[in-house]
Amino acid sequence: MADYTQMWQDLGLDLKSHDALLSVLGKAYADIFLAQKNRPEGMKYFDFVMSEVHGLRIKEIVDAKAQGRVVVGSYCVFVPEELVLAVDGVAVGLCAGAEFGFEAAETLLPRNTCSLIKSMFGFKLGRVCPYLESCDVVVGENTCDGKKKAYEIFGPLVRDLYIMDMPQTKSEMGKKLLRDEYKKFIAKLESASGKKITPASLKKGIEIVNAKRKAMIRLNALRAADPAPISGLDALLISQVFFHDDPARFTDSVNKICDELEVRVKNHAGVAPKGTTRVVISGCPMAVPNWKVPLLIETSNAVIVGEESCVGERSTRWLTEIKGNTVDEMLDAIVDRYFNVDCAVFTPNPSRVGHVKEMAKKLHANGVIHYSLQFCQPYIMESAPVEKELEKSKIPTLRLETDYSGEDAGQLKTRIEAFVERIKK
Ligand code: BJ8
Repeated sequence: MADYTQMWQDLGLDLKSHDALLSVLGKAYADIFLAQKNRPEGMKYFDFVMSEVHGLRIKEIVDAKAQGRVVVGSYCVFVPEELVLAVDGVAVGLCAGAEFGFEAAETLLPRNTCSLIKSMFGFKLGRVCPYLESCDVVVGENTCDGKKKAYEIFGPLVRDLYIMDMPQTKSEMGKKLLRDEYKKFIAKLESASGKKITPASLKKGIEIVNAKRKAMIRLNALRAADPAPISGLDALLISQVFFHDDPARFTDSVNKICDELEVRVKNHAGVAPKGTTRVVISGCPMAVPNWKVPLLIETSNAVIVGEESCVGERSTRWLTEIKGNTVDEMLDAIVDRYFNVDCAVFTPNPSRVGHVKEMAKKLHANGVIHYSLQFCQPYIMESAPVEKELEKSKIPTLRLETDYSGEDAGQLKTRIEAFVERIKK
């Protein structure tokens, strides 16, 4: 990596802490990803992206800012990237997946807060995230109670925190609320960027994001093959990169890897022997560098073939229909698309379990591992009914609750191994 010290300094990063974080990450990446066998050649692009995740990509974002483009960060897949692109902005996902700065975070938050929220504070208080420090606007969405209340404390810490309200039910009223909020968000984007959204710019934004999603749909479908052509770890990494890479380049790279995987499938080649136990992961999103549970699964004689998660199919499986001639008409299509997202903050939320079942079937999974972050009430609450419903459909299910620490790794591994054994029997 080139020397980006000046850029990081200009962004206000704490260079010492940032260096420490990068060196831990670099080592973890080499141990977890580069050590895998039979990786597709196409993963080289994603290895490169990760090696430059705080370097080249940040430079591109800084350069985009210098050209007058607005940078918009978000913590949730309910923030439409299409709208950000329609003002020629740069959208970046900010969710953090590392146990960093938790002590400082706990001076502002209750200890029994989920790791994702603590990490968001830890990265800010520790000044180690160049994505967050590059943002002109950060969107805080009122989804779960944890995030909703945390944004009240987060607001004064960031340049411009824009709060987006969110519905909690899939009702007509809920849909209207979402539409009104997206409408207000358009006004915010227009004032922050100084650019007006036009039907042409919105159509272009929709096309770019749809292409990205289509590439992910293609990738996820290829994972139905046995032997699995790509590991769950690598597929998860691609889903994580989805949130911060240049969209067109990302799409191109995913399609290239899909071309390669199609050949693998044709030749019955894969990352694990045919007949290896196949699992789907379902639950909370796994942000970079949260790789703990997938690593434990894939080192326990199993392969992950799908993720029912916002860093996974929950954020990519629906496209936005391109219809209408006005911004308002196109916004209707955007609302229709996002209103499908079956996050556990909705009540009731029956389509989610339906989708897990559908994924298990189409991906020929032998079981489902339900993953919840500790203190995440929406997903923990849903985990028991999801397990019950899946077991009723003869899909073996294991419920895990964990955090970002490595402390429970041994215990989790024992449970995962026992689950894999149970499936085999
Ligand atoms: S659409 S899943 S990205 S809200 S883990 S902070 S839910 S207490 S992340 Fe999410 Fe949007 Fe839903 Fe997806 Fe709260 Fe749970 Fe923490 Fe969570």
